[in-house]
Amino acid sequence: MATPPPAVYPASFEIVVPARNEAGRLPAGLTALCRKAATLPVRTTILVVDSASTDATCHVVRNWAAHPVPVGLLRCRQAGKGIAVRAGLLATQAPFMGYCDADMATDLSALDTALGLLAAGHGVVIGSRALQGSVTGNRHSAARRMGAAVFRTLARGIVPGVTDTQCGFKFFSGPLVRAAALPLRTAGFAFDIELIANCLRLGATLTEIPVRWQDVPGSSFSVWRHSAGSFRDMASIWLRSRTDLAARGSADHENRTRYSYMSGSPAVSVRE
Ligand SMILES: Nc1nc2c(ncn2[C@@H]2O[C@H](COP(=O)(O)OP(=O)(O)O)[C@@H](O)[C@H]2O)c(=O)[nH]1
Ligand SMILES: [Mg+2]
Repeated sequence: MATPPPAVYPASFEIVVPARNEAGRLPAGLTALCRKAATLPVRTTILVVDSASTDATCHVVRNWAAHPVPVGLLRCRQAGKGIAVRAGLLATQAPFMGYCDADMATDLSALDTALGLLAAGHGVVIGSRALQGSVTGNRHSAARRMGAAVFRTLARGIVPGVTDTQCGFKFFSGPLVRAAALPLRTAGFAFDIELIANCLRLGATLTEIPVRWQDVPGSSFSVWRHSAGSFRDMASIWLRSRTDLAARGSADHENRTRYSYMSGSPAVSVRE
């Protein structure tokens, strides 16, 4: 259940932070995010989505000291980063929103760039560690590094041209991403690919930005527990995208046009 709405609603910018058993990393992460959010030129709120945590994650958020940037809490019963982010996205109302990981591995200075691009009409702005200009610390685990490279290559078969689907730093036009999140089915870590694919299907323009990224110890992703499921999820997303593509046919253009009209938001840019 969500805590009472922050006092500054309606916010212009909402940032969702999925968190499972993050009592250790969340205090530093939230402190950095609140500090950065307070410098942004729009009214910003933060929503932590805690699911199935067995530690004090929700207490960290509930007891968060009053701050110019309000921090809310949403709790999900079911585990899964995809489920948590979807719930967070659908709980937002702001014209601009996005999500980042509790460890704030992506340097928050990229928020200024992301917000500027959203305000200029870019529907999807995502951090990419693969772009020239990104500064990326090595992952601590070699197995994770190799798995990520294979994952990235396969993901390009679903969302061609996107160089990094897994960086936990993604920002959107609110109306666009809420429409894209509604049909999301991927519960785990591979959900970003489905979300991006849905946004593109709705006709959004996607812009990748370079980021400074460092591997923060304490990752919730386990190569041994989560890899097989993530590759399976990616295969399902690929299959669904092929089936949808075949079923949609020429209705696609009509749907895109209808979406841009329904959203009524100048922040949604439609690629025809
Ligand atoms: N609410 C929620 N958050 C999750 C779940 N699994 C992972 N996360 C969050 O998703 C983010 C993933 O980042 P991290 O653990 O650093 O993984 P990595 O950066 O991919 O190694 C963190 O904020 C996690 O707490 C989950 O089941 N529920
Ligand atoms: Mg991380």
